[in-house]
Amino acid sequence: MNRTMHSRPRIKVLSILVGLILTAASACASDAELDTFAPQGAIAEELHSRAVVPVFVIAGLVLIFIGIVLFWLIKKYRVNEYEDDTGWPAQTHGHTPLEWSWTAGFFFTMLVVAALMIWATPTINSTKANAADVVVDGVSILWEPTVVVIGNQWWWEFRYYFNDQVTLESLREIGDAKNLPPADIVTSGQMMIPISEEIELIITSRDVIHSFWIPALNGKRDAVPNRFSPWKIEASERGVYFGQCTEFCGLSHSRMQMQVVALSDEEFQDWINSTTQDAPKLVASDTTVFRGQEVFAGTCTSCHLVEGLNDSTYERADQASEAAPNLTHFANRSTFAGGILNTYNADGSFNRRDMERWLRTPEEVKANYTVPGEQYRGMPNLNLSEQQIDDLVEYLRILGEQPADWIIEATQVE
Ligand code: HEC
Ligand SMILES: [Cu+2]
Repeated sequence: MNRTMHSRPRIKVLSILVGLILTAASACASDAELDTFAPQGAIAEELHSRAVVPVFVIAGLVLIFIGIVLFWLIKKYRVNEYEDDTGWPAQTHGHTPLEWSWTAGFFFTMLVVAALMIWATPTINSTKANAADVVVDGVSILWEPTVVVIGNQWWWEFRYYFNDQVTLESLREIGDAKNLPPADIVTSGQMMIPISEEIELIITSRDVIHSFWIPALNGKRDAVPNRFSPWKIEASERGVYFGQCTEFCGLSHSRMQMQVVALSDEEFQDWINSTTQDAPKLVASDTTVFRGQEVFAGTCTSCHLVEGLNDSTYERADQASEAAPNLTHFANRSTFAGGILNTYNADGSFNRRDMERWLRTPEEVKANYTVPGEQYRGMPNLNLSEQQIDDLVEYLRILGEQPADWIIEATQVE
């Protein structure tokens, strides 16, 4: 009898402990896509060895020190016999040396942090002068690898300027991500980069504050409207690096994902060749694809741009970001809708099911905010008929070349 009464609280404590351990362990998946402790490429490795590891070592030492002092104090000043209690402990209010010491201690800590910050900032923000040979429209160009990164609710846009290279200064002059100069390539969700080059990123936003984070390639940088912030990434291996917006940006923040796909020089050049072409403009016929183009031109071009079909401005003023993904090479990226859906199944076939779902009920696939008469956030439900959906899917499929099998496989999302 006595025993069971004792063991109940013990079971409680035990189950809480097991629960805590399991929760903590669930954060340790060995194949986690967003692993902060698995740096790849020069920049992330430097960050890891110069900041992440030292911080954990120092924090660990502080933990041990505080723990020891705490246990020593508990042992030394423990009151066992309340009857012996002779009153209040010695009071230290107004004890000038003590008050000075903790004020000065705090200031000293802050000074050290500030000094480290001032010392590290130039390194964090610096970019290397490098150049990659690319051919654009038959012309050889020495390109300083730069990608303009723009956060939108809830997807990322990536812009490449080969001919008129943009710089941090030239964009700051413009001052506003809604008026960027036309780019050679505009894509979304997936950023293609050549391997072993430092890629300079210029990060901004068209609506609210987002944060760009590819944990394997570097730390985070905020995307702030009307500001252009420098950042950089570098991948030494061909492959796919997953990322996630890390600044809460509204309803579908958790579904604002992105990927960096690092390609060999030849693959990167192939990608440039295929994505600098305009989309084909189909002539009148009774094919599904042509009907799809007709629906698209009538219903979708108020927000989406397909170069070769409609002109180069987003006209939809009731879109909060005043922009929507450029679909000229839609089929050339293997994920869509902010990196949460696969354009192709793992076996390489077109993911018709999710594409149809997205067009039929986008708000169910990804919560959005499309109150009539107010500024939209997200892709609205356009009440399309099944026939229109079929035709549109056929049309979207011909916008751009299907990516290589390894990319489709490596970029699969759940
Ligand atoms: C009111 C503006 C608006 C209209 C009209 C609109 N869309 Fe969208 N669309 C968006 C926005 C915004 C997104 C990005 C949504 C997200 O990822 O959260 C989007 C995303 C998409 C995507 C995914 C693109 C990618 O790369 O992630 C496709 C495909 C798409 N829309 C197709 C269409 C089609 C087809 C039509 C016409 C039937 C259409 N849209 C009409 C605003 C619009
Ligand atoms: Cu965001």
